[in-house]
Amino acid sequence: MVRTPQPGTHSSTDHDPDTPQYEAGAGGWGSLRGVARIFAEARSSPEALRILAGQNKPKGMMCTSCAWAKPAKPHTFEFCENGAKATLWELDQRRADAEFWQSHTLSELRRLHDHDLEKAGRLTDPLRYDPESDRYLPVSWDEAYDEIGRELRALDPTEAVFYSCGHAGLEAAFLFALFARAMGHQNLPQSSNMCHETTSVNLLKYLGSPVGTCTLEDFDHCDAIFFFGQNTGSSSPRFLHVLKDVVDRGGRIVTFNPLRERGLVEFVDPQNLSQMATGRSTPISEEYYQVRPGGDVAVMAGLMKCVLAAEDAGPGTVLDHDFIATETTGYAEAEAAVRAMDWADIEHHSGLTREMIEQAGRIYLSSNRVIGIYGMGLTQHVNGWLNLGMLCNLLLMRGNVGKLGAGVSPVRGHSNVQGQRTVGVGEKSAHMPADKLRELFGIEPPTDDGLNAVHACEALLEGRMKALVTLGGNLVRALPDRTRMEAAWPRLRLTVNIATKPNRSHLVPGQVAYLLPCLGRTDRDVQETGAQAVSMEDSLSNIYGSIGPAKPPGDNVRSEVAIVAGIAKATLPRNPNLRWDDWTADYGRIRDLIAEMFPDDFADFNARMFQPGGFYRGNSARDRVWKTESGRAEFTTPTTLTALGETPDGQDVMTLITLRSNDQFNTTIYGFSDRLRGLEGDRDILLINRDEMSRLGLDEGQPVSLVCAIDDGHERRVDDLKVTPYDIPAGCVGGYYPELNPLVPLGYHERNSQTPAYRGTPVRVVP
Ligand SMILES: Nc1nc2c(c(=O)[nH]1)N[C@H]1C(S)=C(S)[C@@H](COP(=O)(O)OP(=O)(O)OC[C@H]3O[C@@H](n4cnc5c(=O)[nH]c(N)nc54)[C@H](O)[C@@H]3O)O[C@H]1N2
Ligand SMILES: Nc1nc2c(c(=O)[nH]1)N[C@H]1C(S)=C(S)[C@@H](COP(=O)(O)OP(=O)(O)OC[C@H]3O[C@@H](n4cnc5c(=O)[nH]c(N)nc54)[C@H](O)[C@@H]3O)O[C@H]1N2
Ligand SMILES: [Mo]
Repeated sequence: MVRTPQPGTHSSTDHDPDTPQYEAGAGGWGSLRGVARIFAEARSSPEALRILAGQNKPKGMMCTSCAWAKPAKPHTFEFCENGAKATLWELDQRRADAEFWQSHTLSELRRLHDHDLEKAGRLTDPLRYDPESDRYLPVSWDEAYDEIGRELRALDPTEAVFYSCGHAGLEAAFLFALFARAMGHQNLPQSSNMCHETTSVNLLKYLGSPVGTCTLEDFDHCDAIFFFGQNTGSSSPRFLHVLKDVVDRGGRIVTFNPLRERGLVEFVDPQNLSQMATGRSTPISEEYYQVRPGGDVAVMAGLMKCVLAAEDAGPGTVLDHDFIATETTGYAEAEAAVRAMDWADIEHHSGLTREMIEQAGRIYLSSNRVIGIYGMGLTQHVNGWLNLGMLCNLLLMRGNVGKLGAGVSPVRGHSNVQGQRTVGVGEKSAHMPADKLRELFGIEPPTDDGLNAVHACEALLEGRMKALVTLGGNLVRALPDRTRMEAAWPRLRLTVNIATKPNRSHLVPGQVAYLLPCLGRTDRDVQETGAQAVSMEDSLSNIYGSIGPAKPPGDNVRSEVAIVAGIAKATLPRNPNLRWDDWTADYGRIRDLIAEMFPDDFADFNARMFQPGGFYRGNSARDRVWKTESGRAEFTTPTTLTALGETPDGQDVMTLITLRSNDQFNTTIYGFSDRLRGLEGDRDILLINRDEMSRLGLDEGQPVSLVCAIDDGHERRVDDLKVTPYDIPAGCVGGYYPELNPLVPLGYHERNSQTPAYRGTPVRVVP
């Protein structure tokens, strides 16, 4: 049964004056104060400021925060509030050293808030869990490698899982992916499995490209940008400069988002002295529509209807007929399905009026070059495939893919999440060519698909997964269905976490458990042949070198490359082609291998990696070469008008959207100020609009519980959330990730990619 949206739809484009909001534009002085707070808290040294000044500039250190592009001609300060926070957080002068671990049992540490746990500072020594004293105790690197190698060898290779979150550079990621395949598995889940896997799987199907088609140049030429569910002000603030330039030269921005996110409303450029002095801001979105969660399919169906109506009124003037005929397939079916859709249903699912969608449609029709931007608001839904399919449909109808100033542009998460996939981190054989594995290393690669994040969780619950090695990340917090997953975690025979700072996942050890301290990207990395650089790929497919300038947090901390190589060497039988020590000594040799393995993307890698603005690895769809099954760009025929999955009916069932605050980077909580939303001091809150509060009989500040409304025999519940009135559509509630992750069932995920539906979970509010 499909849930019926609640009455009293709130869809105004003006802010509800009776709920919290931030009065100033995004950026501005508020962002500088945000940085100053972290500067003090992390006990930053004056050196930190020097490092920030070089951040994201050629031959500098590339930001560890988001994956937005680093322009060839950088601003004076090419970093944002959140990039600065990420750098300062990593340059933390506090230490979670052997003494810290000696003085706390894990049971004690589990009582700490995530924020306080990370405040312990940088990890400094390899640690092994001692169940008797319930403490992590120091060990030597050699002992650690030996035992980890022994444990991994004792398993069937397919019982091991190697997770990477998108922090590590291309060099370490490539070795990690190679290690897995040399061992005999490709269980290589990555953070993108919880994030843009919807993109990797579905854009590949529609356009033959698993990544976006735009470059920075497109933003100089677009007439309009349509924004769906991406929160630029918090998630990729440097992108605001690009948006401001688009608006300044007359480009039009239209946004669909259930929340009025400040950065998409207005922006004060902190690099612009006159804006800073006068507080004058640049309005960003010309139209801002507070769509219902999951309502984007309906919005895009409405927009397509507008295009079709205009074409009917002036045949041959609106659709790009040549493009549709020669470059695409499936148009007729998609058109027929959209024509058959009813405006009343579109209004019902989107929560917007026909007039609103027609207004947006006029902007679409009057623009020759349009970019579609999206983020988690489209990907983290059961019908994420349809969200992306409809966005591609809308763009393809008017030839808005593969032409200057147009295209589809997912904004990626971690700084190197896209690049890690490019160099082989992924569960499929296609991620690392088998012939090359044979030719370069004499490895007979596994042929069966490995496990992605959700499949690995299922394997853990069923006892098929025995060892987990993580290259960054905090899975116990980031995954869906936390209560079930956390309970299953101790069943693991082996856990190895390679990390910069302690987090909650480290406190849930397997029977044999190691916590290994690694250098971050800000740290100087010196190996046998001298100082090393690492590299990464941004959202727009540019590849950059990055050099860490800071003094490492301790003498016993090793690089990610060194640690992966150390474990691999201790695990695998000797193979003269696997030169782990040589690769650790000189990362340039790893880049040469990457170039041999993936020559189309990485030819002359070492020579090009410090090119200002990075080197572009190209995109076939941008050149209208469609590497799809049909050899053409594919239209998608809509089968429903909502991105939400099938869920229980009932007036009390609400759609939960989990949100990031402006004061966190994923599971790392910098503080309790969600400044850009006007929400301060508390993360255990439930956002709901005032009409819905009265409908459900809730009072402001009242503590409530949320329970998941999907009944599959598991109770999912989070207690003690403070009711907080907020300008958010009817029928939905909001709250923070990762606090609310226990509510999302593992099985409630995007249909084709298993990306968890963190934006559409049906819940009930229990007073
Ligand atoms: N400061 C900071 N930066 C980050 C991160 C961070 O945690 N903090 N995380 C990084 C990572 S890993 C990622 S993946 C990216 C994530 O960055 P984004 O893709 O921007 O993701 P979110 O901020 O989680 O959510 C985006 C927006 O989706 C809206 N939304 C929710 N449901 C819907 C819906 O159904 N439809 C529409 N149209 N909108 C909806 C929300 O209101 C929110 O504004 O950011 C990266 N950058
Ligand atoms: N409910 C809900 N859940 C979500 C989301 C959501 O929107 N809603 N978003 C999902 C998304 S988009 C993502 S990407 C995942 C993220 O999930 P994870 O990949 O688990 O992410 P992080 O929180 O970024 O991982 C933080 C940890 O990484 C380690 N770390 C930091 N820097 C480095 C480094 O340079 N090297 C190494 N080795 N370790 C490092 C630190 O120990 C830190 O504690 O969460 C997902 N979960
Ligand atoms: Mo992400």
